[in-house]
Amino acid sequence: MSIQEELNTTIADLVRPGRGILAADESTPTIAKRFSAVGVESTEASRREYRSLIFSTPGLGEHISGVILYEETLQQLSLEDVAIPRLLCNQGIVPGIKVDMGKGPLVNAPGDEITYGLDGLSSRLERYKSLGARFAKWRDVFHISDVLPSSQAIRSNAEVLARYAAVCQAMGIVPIVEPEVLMDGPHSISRAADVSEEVLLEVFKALHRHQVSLEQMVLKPSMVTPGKASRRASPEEVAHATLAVFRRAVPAAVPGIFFLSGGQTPEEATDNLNALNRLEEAPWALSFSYGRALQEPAQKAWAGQRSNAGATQAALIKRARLNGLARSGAYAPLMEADD
Ligand code: 5MM
Repeated sequence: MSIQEELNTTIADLVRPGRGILAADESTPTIAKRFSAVGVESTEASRREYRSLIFSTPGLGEHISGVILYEETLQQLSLEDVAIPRLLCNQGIVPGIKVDMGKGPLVNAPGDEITYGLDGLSSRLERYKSLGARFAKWRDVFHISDVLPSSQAIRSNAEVLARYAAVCQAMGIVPIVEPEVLMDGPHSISRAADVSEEVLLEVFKALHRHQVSLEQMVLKPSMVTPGKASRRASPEEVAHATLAVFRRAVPAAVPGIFFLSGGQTPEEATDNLNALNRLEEAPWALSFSYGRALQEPAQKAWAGQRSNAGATQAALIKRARLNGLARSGAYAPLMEADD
């Protein structure tokens, strides 16, 4: 298959109707935090057990089109000794890989951060591809305050994101472009809208500068919501604010916008996605690429006990199925009780 065919096939597989992406690419420190919240010690064995369990959930491929893995998991065997990427393919799911190397302070921009990972990226991608990865993910993070993010942070992060995306496409790997505008803080929804618009405009300017093919990438942004320490907004309000910004800043050539959940509760994240898909038709597929909003209930059900395997998989498939419905506006909060 040519590079172009590889990219087009992966895009078509990822944006299949009724499905979204499961973000299971928590780095070692992040998964330790998630496990500790349910009283489990994070070790290579416990991570393998949990991830092997959720990826083996029967029927997962009916609602999940792709899974983002962390490097350790891409190389791990399931509890049945099947390579994890193979296990996902057997479920009809495309394996992907997180390739950024985390973030740190942006020098001379107090409070802002920059994402690392461009050095050696192409040789890492080559190895990940040989292990089965067909798409990649890179996450930039933007903090909101009265003065943040600075234009320095917006430009620098957009630049690295675009360079990463160009390298991925050159190797036949679909890039997920993730500019996360954080929900932390007391800011209003209109402040979040202004920052999101500025960030997205700069990201697409950088993607254009680096000749990234918009038809062969996926955008993974935050929804436009008020800060966590502010009042709650209704799903309709979130949907209107989000679409207003995205219509101005995201070209119609992008095939899919797969939102992150960013600390929304699992139910909120589903309800907001549903509202987005109920508004007038958008030029892109509007789907989910949730980490916490898909996994939190499964992690609680698991609590580190193999005897909870059934309950863990039931909790995951429930969220995957309901988000799959929200992908076409067919979800209703009453469905939460049906299960
Ligand atoms: C699953 O977490 C991903 C990796 O995070 P760290 O590098 O901090 O360990 C993260 O990029 C995730 O894919 C996105 O933030 C979306 O996850 P949520 O939980 O916000 O949907």
